[in-house]
Amino acid sequence: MIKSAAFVTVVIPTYNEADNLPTLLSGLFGLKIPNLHLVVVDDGSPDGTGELAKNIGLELNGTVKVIQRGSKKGLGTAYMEGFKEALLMGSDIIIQMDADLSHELQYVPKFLEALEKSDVVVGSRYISGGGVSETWSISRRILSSIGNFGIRIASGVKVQDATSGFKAFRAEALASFNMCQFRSKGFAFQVEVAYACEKRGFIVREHPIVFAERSGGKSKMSLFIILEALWNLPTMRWKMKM
Ligand SMILES: Nc1nc2c(ncn2[C@@H]2O[C@H](COP(=O)(O)OP(=O)(O)OP(=O)(O)O)[C@@H](O)[C@H]2O)c(=O)[nH]1
Ligand SMILES: [Mg+2]
Repeated sequence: MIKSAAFVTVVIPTYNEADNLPTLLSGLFGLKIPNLHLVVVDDGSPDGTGELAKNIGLELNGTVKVIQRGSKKGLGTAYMEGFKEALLMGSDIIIQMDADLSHELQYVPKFLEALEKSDVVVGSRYISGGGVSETWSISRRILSSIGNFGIRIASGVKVQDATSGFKAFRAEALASFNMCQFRSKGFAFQVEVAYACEKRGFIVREHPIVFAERSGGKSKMSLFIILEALWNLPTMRWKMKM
């Protein structure tokens, strides 16, 4: 059972998300989840996302913690810092989501409900009821599902959406990990965390999501991030010390 007044923290990594962050933060507080806190981890965004987050935080009376790092260090390390902070703050539940509004707010209360019967909830595009934005072309859809299938085979991850970055955790699950065991800076980090949760025997449940198109700003996907996944994921099951 989860406490009725559970301390819920949403961790959001940002790099140049000034176009999206105000909508995301007001939307999250608009959900009226009791005891909701946010941790924004910004990497010195040139567009001023970090300052923007701080200003919004000041207006919201200490419910938004902003971690400002000097330079772009990758979403993997941003999540590690954000998770550590959320645990230090005494969170019972920690949610991770992107800042670009690809992860729709409507799923947050559903994840909290699903967490009543599981330790970890993964927002999934590849189970019944899930999907991607209608604006995605057929070739992008095919590439995405083949990529996801390949990653599952190569990494040994069981969840259908291996790279999902929209997850909810009971604090015990995240607290059981040595965060330094996660090596990837890009989306492969999401696969590493999913694998670690499965390996530790936590109850991992997938909840269908429809993945929306990024609302504003630019993607941070790069060749480095793709090569890192190709390098790290096939050997992950042997290298990860549990
Ligand atoms: N702090 C921090 N955040 C990052 C970094 N790279 C990406 N992010 C954030 O991580 C989230 C996911 O990044 P995206 O660029 O949307 O990656 P993606 O969803 O795989 O790619 P798209 O589908 O093209 O949007 C967003 O909130 C980004 O702002 C980084 O180096 N540092
Ligand atoms: Mg995105």
